[in-house]
Amino acid sequence: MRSILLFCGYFILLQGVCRAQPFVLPKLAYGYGEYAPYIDAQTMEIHLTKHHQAYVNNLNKAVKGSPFEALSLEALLTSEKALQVEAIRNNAGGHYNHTLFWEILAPKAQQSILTEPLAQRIMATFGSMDSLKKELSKAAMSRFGSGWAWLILSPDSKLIVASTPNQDNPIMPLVSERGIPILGIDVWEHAYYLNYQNRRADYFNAVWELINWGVVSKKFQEAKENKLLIEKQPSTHKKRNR
Ligand code: MN3
Repeated sequence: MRSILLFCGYFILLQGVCRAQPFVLPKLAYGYGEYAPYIDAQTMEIHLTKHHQAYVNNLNKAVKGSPFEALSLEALLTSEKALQVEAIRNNAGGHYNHTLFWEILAPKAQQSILTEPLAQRIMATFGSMDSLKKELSKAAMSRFGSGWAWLILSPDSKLIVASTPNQDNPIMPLVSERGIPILGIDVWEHAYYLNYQNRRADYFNAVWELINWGVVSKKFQEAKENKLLIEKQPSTHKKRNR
């Protein structure tokens, strides 16, 4: 069975005959229960295996047989044409956003620390970690309905706190503040309702404790090298208000 799948992967894929679903659910680096008490095990499990899995499944369905089938996740998210398909916009965004979210979270004991040069940039831009937390919290709290709060590196290399609705994200050409996200906080109710009900501020303060700043520092370095935004400068494309 395994060899058949490998065969499909390497050969038949080229003919478009035996294409396995291209996007797959990532694995968490830690057990569901290890994020407690900040995020409970049941929330982690449902969030990954139900919500994120649904974005992956629906994305695979949306691209199948479409002109966008061969595109990578980043290529989909920066294609104005692909993003006109609502199912691609929502589910490619959902897959990208959640993948980043899982990467930057870690149980306290497993976290690595903030390193230069991100530490210096945060100080220069926000003054202190506490001020950054306040700005991110404001972005998370003022996002009406569902969405995300972000720390992004803009095309002109500025560190910016931003927010997007639904599953939009900052690499999409249709958002008002573009950049490469190095930290994202999910503020959909499904991220916190079981444990925090409607208390988004309590959830924000809890999830802040899970941020693995060593990983965010690494993402900052990678973002500087990312050519995505330079290659895909916003065009005259009419922004959709959502
Ligand atoms: Mn979510």
